[in-house]
Amino acid sequence: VSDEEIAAMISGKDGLRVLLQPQVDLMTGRIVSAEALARWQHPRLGVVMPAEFIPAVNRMGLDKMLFERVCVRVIDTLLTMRRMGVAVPIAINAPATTLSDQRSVDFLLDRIYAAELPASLVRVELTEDQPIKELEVLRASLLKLEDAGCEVSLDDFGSGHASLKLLSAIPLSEVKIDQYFVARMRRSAVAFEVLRTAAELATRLGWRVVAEGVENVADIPALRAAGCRYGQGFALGRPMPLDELMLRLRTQR
Ligand code: G
Ligand code: G
Ligand code: MN
Ligand code: NA
Repeated sequence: VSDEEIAAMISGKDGLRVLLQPQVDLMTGRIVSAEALARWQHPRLGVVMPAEFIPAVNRMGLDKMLFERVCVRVIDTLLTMRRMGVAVPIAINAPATTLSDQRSVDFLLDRIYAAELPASLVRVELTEDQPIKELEVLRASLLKLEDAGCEVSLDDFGSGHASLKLLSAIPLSEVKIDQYFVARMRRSAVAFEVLRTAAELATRLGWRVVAEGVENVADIPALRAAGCRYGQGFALGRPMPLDELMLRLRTQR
């Protein structure tokens, strides 16, 4: 797909879908939150995955526009969930360029206040697709989110651009260990040790630890042993529409 088409989709009214992937407590099996994942419903090509349009969105500087659109959807989603009595926190993905921008942060906070939602129902997930240039600026806007009550999560922990310096500079509540380690831990003692040590570091710092890409329920005991209290992955729930998520939430109560 061309840049022009992607730009038209991001700035237009149609085409953007937001699915929700549950995050599960590996001790209890309960859904504790969900991650909002963008899809593009293309008129000819069908469903286009983020890997095929997010890099172009970021390159064209349309990341803030995408963020605002996803924020609006997520706030609507949370209002619906609340009406049905099944609200859980939802995480919105965003790169550092978006989250470093005061206007993006203010947009999100304004929407949360206008909807009269508790800020604790909205999380931001810092994606690690680009190196972080201005750490101080990012730190300041993440602190603003944290002060308002929105938790910050670090995506793709272990395979992105996060340095130990970044980890000690920004406010975090959660790290999501990249699926690379989860996929390899069974055949690689090294991958398991790296995962375990990363989880220990995060736990010592008081952050929730989420294993990503959990594809086999048989891996859950090892993940728990490695210090991952939470998990996300096809074995626990695929990215799904809101109705399906609410059905699962209703039946787990
Ligand atoms: O949806 P999928 O499971 O294929 O996600 C692939 C990647 O795309 C994820 O790493 C996620 O961070 C990113 N992604 C999904 N939705 C969004 C979004 O709304 N905004 C941004 N910036 N990234 C997203
Ligand atoms: O934000 P992040 O980059 O982590 O986005 C998660 C990506 O991983 C999305 O593309 C999502 O569809 C995908 N995903 C979610 N669960 C699984 C899984 O169990 N296995 C694999 N291979 N991919 C998954
Ligand atoms: Mn993510
Ligand atoms: Na990830």
